[in-house]
Amino acid sequence: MITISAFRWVPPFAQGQVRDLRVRWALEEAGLPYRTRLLEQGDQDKPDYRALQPFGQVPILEEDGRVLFESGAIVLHIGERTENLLPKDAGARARAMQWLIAALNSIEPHIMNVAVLGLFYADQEWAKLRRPSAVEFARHRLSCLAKALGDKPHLDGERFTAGDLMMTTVLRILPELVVEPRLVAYVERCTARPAFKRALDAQLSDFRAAA
Ligand SMILES: N[C@@H](CCC(=O)N[C@@H](CS)C(=O)NCC(=O)O)C(=O)O
Repeated sequence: MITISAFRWVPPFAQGQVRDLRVRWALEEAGLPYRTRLLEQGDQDKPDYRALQPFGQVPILEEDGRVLFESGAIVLHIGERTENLLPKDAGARARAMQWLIAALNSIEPHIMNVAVLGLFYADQEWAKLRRPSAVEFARHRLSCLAKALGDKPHLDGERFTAGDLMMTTVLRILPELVVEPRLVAYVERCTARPAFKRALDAQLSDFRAAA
């Protein structure tokens, strides 16, 4: 049985955002059952967890004595087991991976730049000065993404892939940055998938149980 790590509880602003959601969603798309290893605050810094995740973060995936960290690597690993995430066709499969990496490498850092300013430094003068250019850069990237999406339902066309899963979770980080109607509709389309709803419910119900 697959086990994934998650936090037992996080503050309300982070609920529905913690990155184990990506893995839960991928497992739901793949129809693979899993259980959770719920971390109390501080558990992530203990040597036994650091041995599995060097940065002390969630999620990790454990199965049959094998361990993986990094949500992108884990989603790709799960994708190997289902065409719902990684198509068999070599070209389509490579493009799905390309979009997953674009989400993590070309979009997420710019969204996180803005998010971190607001979440952790909102009162500081330097953050107030930095914010407008960070927002402008993130919006520029998002408008390039909207152009690439065009009128297609998903990034590579008709079919939902691991690239859409990752991009959607990245776009959900800061909805106020996602103003392009095409991107708004895209996030709505992807999050309307039953597998997403099950994954989100599962994360939130763990927090409810801990409250
Ligand atoms: N690049 C990592 C990021 C994981 C990450 O940022 N996890 C957060 C929760 S969403 C975490 O564990 N934060 C606690 C910490 O960094 O100490 C991934 O995608 O797996």
